[in-house]
Amino acid sequence: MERLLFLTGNAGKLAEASHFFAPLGYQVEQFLIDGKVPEIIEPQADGLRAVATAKIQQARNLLETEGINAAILVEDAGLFIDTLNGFPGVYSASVLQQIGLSGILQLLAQKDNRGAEFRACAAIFVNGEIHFGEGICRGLISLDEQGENGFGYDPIFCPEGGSKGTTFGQMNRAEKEQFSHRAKALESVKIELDALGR
Ligand code: ITT
Repeated sequence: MERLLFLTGNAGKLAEASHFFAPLGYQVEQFLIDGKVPEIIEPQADGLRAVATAKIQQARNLLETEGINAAILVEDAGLFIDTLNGFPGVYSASVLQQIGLSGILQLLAQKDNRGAEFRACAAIFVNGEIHFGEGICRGLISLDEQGENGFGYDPIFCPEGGSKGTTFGQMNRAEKEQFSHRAKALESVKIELDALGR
């Protein structure tokens, strides 16, 4: 099994990536320095790819300092709501903390258009090169919170292609993986790695 260090503080993302990569012969481990997730600066105003690149660069510097040689995975995602011009987008993590799922539902209370999408950008640093993969999952914001699985916005997001009105929060990990932006982004990185014979 090849080690893949995933730089993330989000346990839900770590669990999904581990589930995805295990059958491919990668052991995903959380990227920790002295037992802690290192402080990473995320350039918030830029797109997901810029955020992923900045994280990879900081992770590389940390590994170099520690004298560790391993593949690195980072992944950035967000929820982009059509009628809110893509809000919360790259601010998804802090907006969730500030206004919660109920705040998002309130913002949409008078809106007919409940279209939204999750976007993810994954980046893997291996053998001196960065490889990117992107994934989008279209769907609708539900009328209320449903289900307790997953994390973040899962209880209010119904993916296109799923049973009508079923949120990610009502799906198990394998069901979510059939639709998820994260699985698509990781899949596209994997295809690139396979093509390079890695
Ligand atoms: P990192 O340490 O990996 O950066 P994070 O929680 O900051 O973890 P992101 O910036 O990638 O993660 O994602 C921003 C937020 O978007 C995240 O905190 C969730 O609230 C939400 N999000 C991303 N992917 C999601 C998913 O699959 N389901 C539900 N919410 C998701």
